[in-house]
Amino acid sequence: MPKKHRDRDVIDKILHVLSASDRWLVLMHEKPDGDTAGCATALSSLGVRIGKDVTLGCPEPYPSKYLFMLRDIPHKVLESVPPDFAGDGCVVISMDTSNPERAVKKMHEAKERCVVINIDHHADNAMYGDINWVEPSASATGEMVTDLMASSEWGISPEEATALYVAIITDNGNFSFPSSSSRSHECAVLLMEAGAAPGLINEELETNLSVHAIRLWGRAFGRARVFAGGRCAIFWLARSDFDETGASKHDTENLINFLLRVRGVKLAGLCTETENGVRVNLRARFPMNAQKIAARFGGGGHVLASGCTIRKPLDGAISSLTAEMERHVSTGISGS
Ligand SMILES: [Mn+2]
Repeated sequence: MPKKHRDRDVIDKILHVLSASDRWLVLMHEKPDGDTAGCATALSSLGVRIGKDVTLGCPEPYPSKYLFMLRDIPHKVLESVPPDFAGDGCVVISMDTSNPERAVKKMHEAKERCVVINIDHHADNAMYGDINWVEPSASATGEMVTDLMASSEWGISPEEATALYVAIITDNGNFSFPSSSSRSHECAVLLMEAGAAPGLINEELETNLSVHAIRLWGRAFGRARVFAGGRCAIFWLARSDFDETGASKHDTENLINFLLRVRGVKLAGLCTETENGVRVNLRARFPMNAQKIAARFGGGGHVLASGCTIRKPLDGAISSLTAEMERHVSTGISGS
């Protein structure tokens, strides 16, 4: 059984501060994903609903893919915590953000002026808040915010339930990643009872491809090559593929994940020709380490998902990458 990971004391403390504060600044992290956006949107919506002065802040524009959750909630692109955000009654809530470098700037200065609440599930969280609630066993920060809001006197509206459901499923791969637990499903039950509709949410998230993207993907799929005894696979896209299909550079999002679905493939790479060299997306299955390959070309990321840029013509970049991938699967099983 997964651990029942909820700290009631800290939840009560957070609810007390939220209740006592009139101005809420709810923050998302850089390169916002569904988890940070869903949590920040749900909490902001709650604040608006109970009459607080709420700002939803993000270091970048709110991601267009998730705009359906946002509705009329006031949101701003924020470089840093505004200097006038100070004094009693002001609270900053940072969502799904492991360290202040990933948030808007001046978080440390903000801490001297008001209460900073840090709600997150990353094990390496830097504990930068006045109140730190970090639960690494949660598959998404969305699970924690579901518990927080469900424990409050204010409850969860159908729109907030939708945003939290998005937070959870985008971070745990529709309950498919090892991080998914019985708790994740319990949260889903609670959110569905509060009005989240998985069918409609799936339609918003999954049925939004352009025909240009599909044509682009078709070109990449047609070039898929498996090597190193079936353990590695690559495909590639040239600049002309984008011009000829009418696709944009954003249309490669998630494309690489398909290559990792080929039976036996443990390490997958997508090479995309750009004006500044060849962009490489890498995906790995344990015990392969995509990060180590990316690092060989000056890139980085996570162990199972990384990226880099190879400053060579497309042909040369593909050869260098395949050689490095081959070397990794023959020597890198122990993660070296
Ligand atoms: Mn997350």
